[in-house]
Amino acid sequence: MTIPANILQRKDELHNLINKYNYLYYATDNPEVTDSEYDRLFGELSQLEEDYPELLSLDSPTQRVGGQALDKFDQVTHVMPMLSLDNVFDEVEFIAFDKRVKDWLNTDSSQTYIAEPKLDGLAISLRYEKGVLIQAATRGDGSVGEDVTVNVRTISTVPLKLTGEDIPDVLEVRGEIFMPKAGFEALNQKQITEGKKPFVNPRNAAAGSLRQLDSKITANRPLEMYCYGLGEIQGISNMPETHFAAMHMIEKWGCRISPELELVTGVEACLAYIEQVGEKRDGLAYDIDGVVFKVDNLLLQQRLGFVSRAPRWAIAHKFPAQQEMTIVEDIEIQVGRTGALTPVARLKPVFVGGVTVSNATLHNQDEINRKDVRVGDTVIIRRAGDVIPEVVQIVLSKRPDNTQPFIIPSLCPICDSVAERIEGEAVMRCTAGLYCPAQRKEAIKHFASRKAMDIDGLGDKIVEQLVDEDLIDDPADLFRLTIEQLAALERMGNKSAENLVNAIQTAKQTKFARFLYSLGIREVGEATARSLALHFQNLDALMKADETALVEIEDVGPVVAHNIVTFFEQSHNQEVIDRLLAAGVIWPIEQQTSIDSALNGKTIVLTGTLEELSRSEAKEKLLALGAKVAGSVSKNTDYVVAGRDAGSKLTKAEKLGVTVVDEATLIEWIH
Ligand code: 5U1
Repeated sequence: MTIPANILQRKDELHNLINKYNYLYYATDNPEVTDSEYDRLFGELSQLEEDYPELLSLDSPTQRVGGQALDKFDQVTHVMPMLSLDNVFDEVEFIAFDKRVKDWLNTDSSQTYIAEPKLDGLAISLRYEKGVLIQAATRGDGSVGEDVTVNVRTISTVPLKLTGEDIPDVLEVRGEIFMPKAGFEALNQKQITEGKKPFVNPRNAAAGSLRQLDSKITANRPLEMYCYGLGEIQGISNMPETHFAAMHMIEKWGCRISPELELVTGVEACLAYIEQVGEKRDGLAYDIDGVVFKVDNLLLQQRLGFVSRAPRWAIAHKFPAQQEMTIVEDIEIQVGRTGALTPVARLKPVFVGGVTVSNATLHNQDEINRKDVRVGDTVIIRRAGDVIPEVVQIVLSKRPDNTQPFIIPSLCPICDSVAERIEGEAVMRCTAGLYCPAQRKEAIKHFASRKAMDIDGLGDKIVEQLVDEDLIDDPADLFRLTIEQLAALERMGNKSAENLVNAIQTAKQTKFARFLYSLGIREVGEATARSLALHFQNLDALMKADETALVEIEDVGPVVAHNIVTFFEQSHNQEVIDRLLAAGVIWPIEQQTSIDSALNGKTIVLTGTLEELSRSEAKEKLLALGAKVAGSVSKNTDYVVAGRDAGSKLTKAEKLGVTVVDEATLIEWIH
C-alpha cells in the first residue's frame, strides 16, 4: 500500500516532536509540554503505525515500550574493542600515573585531563548508522558482547535517532547504563511488595534489567545512560581535537554526558577534583565508585596507545568500596529511647566505605525474616556516607551447619518487661517506658545531645555510668550532680568533673525550641520543635493546647499532635519539666525574628545540589528567617530553590507554576 504524503509528513513531525520532548524531559529536566500532550502525540503515532505498519521503523519512539520477547541474546563482535580502565587507589598511585603519562610523552608540562565520576553501572556501546540507533551491545569480554538493542531502545535517555548537523555515517558511542538510587529504592519496594527478591544494589538491578529477554520488563525499569567515549566513526566531517570537544559534539546530537564533566590541568587540580567528587558522592542521584581521568588531547591519546586492553591515557581513581563481605558473630538487641527493640548484628570488623565497621542494624523482625540473617552467616554489608551500615544480603553458600533463625525476644533484654508489637508497626517495644534503664539512658543522652541542650562533655558513656550507679534517673537530675559525684566516676578526673558541672550549668540557658526538642516527644524533631516554639512562644500555652489547636500548625499532623498532648498529660513528664524549670533551665521569649523578613511564613523547597551552602545550612538559615522548609512541592509551595541537577521537584514546580529561584537568589535572601 502506498502511504499518502500527508501521513508520511505527519509521521516525521511526530517523530521529531516526541524525540524533542523526550530529550527535554529526560536529558535536560526541562519539559516543554504536559504529560497529557506528550501521551496524545505518542498515541497518535502508535495509531498511525497500526494503520500503516510500513511506517514502523527502528528509530520510532514507539519502540521504547519494548517488543517481542527474545529467547537468547545474539553475540556482537565489537569493531573497536571496548577497553577497560586501570585503577589507582590513592594520591601516590595517581601521581605515579601522571608521571608515566609525561614520561611516555617525553614532556615535563602539566597534562590536561577530562575528568568525570565513574558510574557504577554497565558499559554499553551504541552504534548509530546514518544517525539511527541500529545496535546496542554490552561490553562482554571487550571483543564480543551481547546484543541488547531492543532493551536499550526502551531507555528514554538513549536517543533512537541523533539530531543536528554533520552526523557521521557511522558513530559508535560508549557509555554507562545505570539505575539512579531513587529508582532502585522504588524498584526494590515494588519487588518486596510483589513477594519478589529485591536487588542487592543499583548496579545489579541495572544489569538484571538490561539482560531481560522480555524488553517490556526493561521498559518499566528506571535505567539511564551517560556517554563517555567513542568507538568506530566513519564519514565525519569535523573530527574534534579533544575528548572534551568530542563529548560536547555528541551531546549536541542528543547523547547525554555527565554534568560533572570537567577539564583539569595538572596533578593538583586532579586531586582537588577527586576530593570534590568524593564530597558530593553521597548526594549524587546515582552510585559512583571513583573518578576517571583521560588525557584530553586525542592525538596524545593515540600516541600513548594501550597495553592489554587498558589505555595508557586513562585511569580510574577508585573510592573505597561501599560493600564488603564479613561474618555475623552475634546478634544483640538494643533498646532505644522510645523502647524500640532493634536487632544489631555484631560483625567481624571490616573496612567498608572508608571506615571500619563492626555493627550493622538489622532493623526489625520482618527484615531479619526477609533476609534470614543468622549468627554465623557470611553477609554482604553496605555503608554509604553517614548512613548506618546495613546487611544487604546473606551468602547462603557460606552458611555453616546448625545455624538457627533469629527471633527477637518477647521480653525486654534490659528490664525483663514485656515487649510488644503494636499493630501496624514493624518494631517490638519494651512497655516499661522510663522505668526501663535503657530507655532512661537514651532519653538522657538525647536531652544532652548537641541539637538538644548541647551539654558539652556529657558523652554516652558517662550517661550510662550515671544511670547504672543510680546517680540520675531523668534529665532533671543532671542539674543536681556535684563535682565530687562526677569525679568518682571511672576515668573522670577532678578537672573534667568540674568542667562537666560547668557545662551542665551553662546549658541551662537555652532556646525554647531546643528545650522542646530535648524532651524527646515522639516524632517531634528539630523542625517541629521550632514550629511549636514559634507558634506558642511559651511553654504554658503549648502544654494547654489540645490536638485541634496543634494540627493547625504546619508541621504537625494528627499523630504528632496526639503524641504531644499525651506527653504533657503524663504526670511523670510534668514533674520532670517542673524540676527542670526549678533547676533554672531558661530561655528567652521566642522572637518572631523574621517578622520583617519577606520569607516569613513562606514555604520553600530545596532541590538539586547547592554549591555554596550545605542543605542543612540553607535549611537552618531559611528557618531562621521564618520560612518553612518542605520536602516536596505542592500548590502550597511559595518558592523552589533549584541547585544543580535539580530533577523531578523542579519539573513539578514548573508544572504547578511555583516560582523557581537559583542558589544565588537564596544567598541574597539570606544576606
Ligand atoms: N566515566 C567513565 N567511565 N568509564 C569507563 N569513563 C570511562 N571510560 C572507560 C570506561 C571503561 O573507558 C575508556 C577507556 C573509554
